[in-house]
Amino acid sequence: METEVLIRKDQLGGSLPVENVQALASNNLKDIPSRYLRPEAEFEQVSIEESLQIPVVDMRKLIENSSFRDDELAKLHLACKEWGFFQLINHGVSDEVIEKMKTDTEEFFRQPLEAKKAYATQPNHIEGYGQAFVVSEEQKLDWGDMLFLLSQPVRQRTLTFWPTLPTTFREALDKYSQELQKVTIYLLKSISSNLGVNLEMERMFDDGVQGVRMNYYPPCPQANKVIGLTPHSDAVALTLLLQVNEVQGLQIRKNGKWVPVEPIVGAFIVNIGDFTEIMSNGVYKSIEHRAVVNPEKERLSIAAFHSPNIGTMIGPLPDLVKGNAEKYKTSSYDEYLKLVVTSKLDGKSLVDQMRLNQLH
Ligand SMILES: O=C(O)CCC(=O)C(=O)O
Repeated sequence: METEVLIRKDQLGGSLPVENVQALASNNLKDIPSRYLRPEAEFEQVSIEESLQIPVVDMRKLIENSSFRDDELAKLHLACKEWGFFQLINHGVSDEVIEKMKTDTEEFFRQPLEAKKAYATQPNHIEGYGQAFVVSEEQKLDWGDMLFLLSQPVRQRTLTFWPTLPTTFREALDKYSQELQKVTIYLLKSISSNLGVNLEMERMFDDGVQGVRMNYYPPCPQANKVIGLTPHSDAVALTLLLQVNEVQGLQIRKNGKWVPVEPIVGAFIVNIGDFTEIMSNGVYKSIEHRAVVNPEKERLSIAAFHSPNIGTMIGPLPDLVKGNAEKYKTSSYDEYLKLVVTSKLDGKSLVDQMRLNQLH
């Protein structure tokens, strides 16, 4: 009998416990505690003009027998190469599945703190409700709480972290997770075809890992002095992000400036993660992004992170290094994950550690 390969979720390390931000924010604070104050946030340049140029990819046109396929594949290639980021329309996930996921997420965060704490993160465990990536007592903190769950493969789920209230939450997440996994596989197929590595890459994702992170950013009276989520790139292959309510806050780093993203209604915001940068030997680059908060309104988002099968070695794909120098080290999925979980978010520092030639 084959042994099942599982992520050792309780041996990877985890985040230090810190105060709940939603509870803190509900206290009508006059002064924001200094651990949340991020002086740098106020002075960085934000460029609205480039928001309008963010690429949009139409998944319907990527379908095999569409006469628009070649053009759309070219558009996708450019989006991955020049931006590492695009909005995906006509993805085929029904409004019903998306809306249910949104309302159940809102309802989860609306519950009293004690009810949410039943799903609190545990020492040395990567799942649960709380904060992630807090690795020291001195570290600055983000103005937000989250619920992180491993959702695929199904055998990886730890249901004790899956809320039972609202009563439909588990079913909503199950459906959402399956639909997004399908979209991701399709996107990866198109990405592989663009990179000319068809089967090689597809095989790595036939039992891929998916984690879903639901973010809750309370309003902050000094919104320009805090950060909802520290600048980072995602340590995965592909992320599909959904903005839950109408409050904007996502910004991507392009040419040294922060570009706010205005989500298209019904679209997924897709970004290239570190694994795709490494596997493509740097043809595509993961994109650094952050979340800012609103002074008056709460903001919620749902990020679905997609990674290759457990046990996969993450390195430049052999077809892409034929005749080219390898630009990144190869490491095991577990090794990379351990690094992720025990590090604070810090721009592209993790993928930078994987570079073989620092000049690239
Ligand atoms: O809230 C957002 O818009 C960004 C979320 C994100 O980057 C994440 O969860 O990693």
